[in-house]
Amino acid sequence: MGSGSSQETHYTYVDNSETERREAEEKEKRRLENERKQREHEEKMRIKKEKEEEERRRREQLKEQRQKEIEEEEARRRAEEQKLLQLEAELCRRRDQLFNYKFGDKTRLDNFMGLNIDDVTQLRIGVFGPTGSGKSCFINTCERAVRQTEKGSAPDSTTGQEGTITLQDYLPEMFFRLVDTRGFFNYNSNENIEFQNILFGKIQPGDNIVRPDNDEDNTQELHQCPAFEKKLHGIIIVVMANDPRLTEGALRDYLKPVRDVLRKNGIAPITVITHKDKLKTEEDEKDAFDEASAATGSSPSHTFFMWNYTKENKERNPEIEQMTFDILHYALMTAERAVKIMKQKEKNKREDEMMKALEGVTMSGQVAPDSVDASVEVFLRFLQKEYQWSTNSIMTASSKLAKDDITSVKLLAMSWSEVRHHFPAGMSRMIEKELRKRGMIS
Ligand SMILES: Nc1nc2c(ncn2[C@@H]2O[C@H](COP(=O)(O)OP(=O)(O)O)[C@@H](O)[C@H]2O)c(=O)[nH]1
Ligand SMILES: [Mg+2]
Repeated sequence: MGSGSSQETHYTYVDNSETERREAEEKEKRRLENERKQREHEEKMRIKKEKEEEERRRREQLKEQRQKEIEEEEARRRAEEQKLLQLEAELCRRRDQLFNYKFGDKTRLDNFMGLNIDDVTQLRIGVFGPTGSGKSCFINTCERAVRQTEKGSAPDSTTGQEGTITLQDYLPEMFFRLVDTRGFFNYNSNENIEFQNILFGKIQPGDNIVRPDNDEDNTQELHQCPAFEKKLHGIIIVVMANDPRLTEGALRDYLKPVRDVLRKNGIAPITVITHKDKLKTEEDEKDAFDEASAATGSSPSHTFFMWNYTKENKERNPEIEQMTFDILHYALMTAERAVKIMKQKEKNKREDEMMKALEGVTMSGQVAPDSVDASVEVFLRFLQKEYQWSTNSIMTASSKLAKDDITSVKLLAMSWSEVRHHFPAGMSRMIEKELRKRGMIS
């Protein structure tokens, strides 16, 4: 160890432990702080990322939804287009049906068995209603729908003078005609007789109509025996949806005589309620419908709302045309039924007259049913008892003979060789025998 040994190693003991501890503490604090910050940061990042993800998902959803909406809209549009095409096709078909309409299409001709419908050469459908209810516009709407034109030919807004009405037939190219009337249902006169005269064809288009209060000339000239085709066979009554007389029930009272006349004559009227566009609520619509149907006596299935083409409503509208065709369909159907009833009545009347003519001879020594002056029909009916011919074959033969002006037994005998073919062979032989027996032919 030597001198060195004298050198003593001195340790200066510095107590650092406090500082180190503090430093360590600081360090730990910072580390924790850093860790916290890191966590915080990571958390923020996570949240941000989540948000972004959510946003992305939301955008995706929105996009999907928008796409779906576009597709749905497209499908809706396509369906609507399809519906419109179908409607247009239906309208073409129904328009065609109207152009080709022949009597009996609506109720089947075998319904008219045994009735003479040779003179049913047209159906006239009268359009009646208060002034301003929209009759002329309705006829124009029908014309436009049938002819596919931009404008109808009936002058709207009444121009008829007081005391004079004019009748006019429209759609002359069709089997049926619509007949426009003026000055009816004005709540100021008893028009029932006039109404019936028009109904029975005693007043016809072109006639000047004299009203009782017209003091210049009080005699109405009437057609005494109008041809069947000159009568009205159907009736359309036009009322305005917003007519206060409708809601107050005044129209119901006013039209009672009209309802009675129509019922008596077997005509079921069609009701057209115009100005549908003027009604606001469904309740208003229901009230107008019920009142109109009660006023005119039309059944609900024969009562229709209508939105006419007018100066303000010019644009072609397939739905308006559909309503028009519905109305015309029912009008033709009721007209056919009315004709059947009229023809049945005609037949019954003829039968009655025939019976009287056949009985007349025994009663009061009138013209004998088998004399030269008897009518062909009476002669045939007289022989019918013996030969059991059907009434139908007698009617058919008589109407063929009437076309050749062979109306009496004398004329029948005179032209026998030319007209015998109008009868079935067996019948012809029997008639010949009877004519010969009476010395009318050789
Ligand atoms: N808003 C609307 N107005 C109509 C309708 N039908 C007719 N009109 C109008 O009612 C008025 C009378 O119509 P018009 O046909 O001359 O009636 P008419 O006297 O019965 O022949 C006219 O000004 C038409 O424009 C409809 O359905 N709706
Ligand atoms: Mg008019």
